Amino acid sequence: VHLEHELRGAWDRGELSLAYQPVFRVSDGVMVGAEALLRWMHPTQGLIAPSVFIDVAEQCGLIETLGPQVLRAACFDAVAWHRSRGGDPLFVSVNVSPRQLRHGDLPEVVADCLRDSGLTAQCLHLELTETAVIGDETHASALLSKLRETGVKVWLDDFGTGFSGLSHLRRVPVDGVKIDRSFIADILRDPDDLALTTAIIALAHSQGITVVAEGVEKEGQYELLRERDCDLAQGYWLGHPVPMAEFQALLCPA
Ligand code: G
Ligand code: G
Ligand code: MN
Ligand code: NA
Repeated sequence: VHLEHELRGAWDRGELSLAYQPVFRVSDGVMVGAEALLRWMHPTQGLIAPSVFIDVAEQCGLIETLGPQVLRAACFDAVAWHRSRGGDPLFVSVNVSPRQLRHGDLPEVVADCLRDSGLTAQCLHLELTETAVIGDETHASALLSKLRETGVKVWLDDFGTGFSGLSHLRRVPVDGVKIDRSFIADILRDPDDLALTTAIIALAHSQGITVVAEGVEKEGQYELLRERDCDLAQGYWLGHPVPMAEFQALLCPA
């Protein structure tokens, strides 16, 4: 209750900000985009992780105002990257919570953010967890189709951790899957995890779906993923999440 109360005005007080973690194309190591990750600098408790407060925001409904604020900020930031860097525009990938999918007028919110920021639809990626689409696949599919018609890309996040993972790919229209970092963590040691990762990549490719590996912490994992034809990767070995200013500096070294 305490946290909920404090979280309520946190965005307006400037305590919340976005960190960006770079995403790379595995085949040639080129940076192609970044994932937006919310950070809360609490005035007395210091940095609070999203794993702690996203659930609170989700349960009390605050996510319905916070979600659109995050989306809007991320779109404007992505436009700023392109202005300062030129070249091929980077995509920005934004996490969308189950509640935003169920209750928010997400297609309208997305359209507003794109129009106001001037960001190209193809440069906006939305990350949904498997749990957000499980149970209500008819509604979710219709919504995702509507979103994808606008050109926005939709990713299934934390892929592999849900129970019905692979079968979902046939019923829910998505552009890509992000293999959960718990699988990537052991691909160098555990043949089962490597087999599963390889199977996910093959299955996804057979359906024309792109694959991102999360949590790449070692060069060996990256090499293995390249051998297995994984499309994109992110993780501490490639780049940590950093504040907007730092990310911007990374794009245009002085
Ligand atoms: O940033 P890590 O740094 O700790 O993020 C932890 C979890 O919080 C991840 O599962 C991520 O998907 C989620 N998360 C981070 N930022 C956001 C956000 O802006 N919105 C939602 N819904 N989830 C987020
Ligand atoms: O569920 P989601 O994918 O949105 O979670 C992103 C989370 O993963 C963030 O908390 C981010 O800080 C974290 N993360 C990013 N790269 C790595 C990594 O290489 N290793 C670990 N352990 N966590 C990572
Ligand atoms: Mn994510
Ligand atoms: Na994930």
